Amino acid sequence: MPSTMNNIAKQGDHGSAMMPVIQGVGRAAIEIAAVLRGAVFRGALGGAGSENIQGEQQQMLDVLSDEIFLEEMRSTGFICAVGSEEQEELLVIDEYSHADYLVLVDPLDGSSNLDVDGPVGTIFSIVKRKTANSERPHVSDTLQSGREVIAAGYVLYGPSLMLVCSVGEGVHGYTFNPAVARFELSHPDMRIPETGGYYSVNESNKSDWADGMGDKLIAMKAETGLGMRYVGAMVADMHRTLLKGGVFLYPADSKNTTGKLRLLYEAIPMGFVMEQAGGKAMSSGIAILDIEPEALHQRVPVYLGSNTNVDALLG
Ligand code: AHM
Ligand code: MG
Repeated sequence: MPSTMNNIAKQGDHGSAMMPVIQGVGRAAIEIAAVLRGAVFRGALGGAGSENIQGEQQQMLDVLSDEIFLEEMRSTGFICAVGSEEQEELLVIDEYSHADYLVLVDPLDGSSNLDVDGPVGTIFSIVKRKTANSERPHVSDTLQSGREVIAAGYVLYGPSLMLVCSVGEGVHGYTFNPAVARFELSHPDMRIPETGGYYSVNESNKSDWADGMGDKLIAMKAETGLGMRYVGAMVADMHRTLLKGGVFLYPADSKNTTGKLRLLYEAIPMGFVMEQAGGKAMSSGIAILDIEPEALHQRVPVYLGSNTNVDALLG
């Protein structure tokens, strides 16, 4: 009998509390995957005609995925509020505003890939509130460093539907089995290889990178001979890096002076998973998980991967 996501309950101190929430993420993933597959028939591809808080054009599928995710978090009964890349403010779930946990989410990461039927993902992390349960949850509850994250993970909408997560006791991957309509443990105890793999970066920005990163990348390539792969969807690039080794990076550049990727929705959850898988997760000069967040939509430089490769870039 294959293991299902029920086995999260047996993982570490937080597994049993996190299992229903991660199962909710799994339900959201199944719904979002179905919406993605049928989008072209429902006229749901293309822009929504709105901008998110970062001034980026929202796609209709960004908005739909955000709604689906929020509803599934509401349905767990364990989540008091959701911070989303697609929402300016923290969304409080009124009927469960006394609940213990908050979720931070990028509901549809890499959505520029939608036009070309490329892979996309969902990225999430779960934190325990700091405010008293009798109070209304506050944005300050979300501003917790990655060291305080209880669980995190991502969903990859690729040829198969995968949910990879950690509750602080290793990283485990579950694949949706359509024959029985459930996620089954397919990748137990994922560990990033120490050597081999690929470097993954939008190299077209090289001349604009900060911190001499262009020269450091050239030196690392010469030393390791690593090949290059870049999807442009963080979940897909992270997943390959986790399985094959190497490094994924999105440095600061002259346009994105503090980096492009969001600390709370992208860097911390992926950093948590990467460290749990034995890899390294750095920003400029500091471990991603040691950054004290200052704002909901803060951006940071990101370097994720095998220890040797990340060290080669950041010294
Ligand atoms: P998004 O959350 O709006 O989709 O943006 C984040 C994405 C990441 O998935 C990916 O790593 C990065 O943006 C790609 O950026 P670029 O197109 O500049 O290479
Ligand atoms: Mg994103």
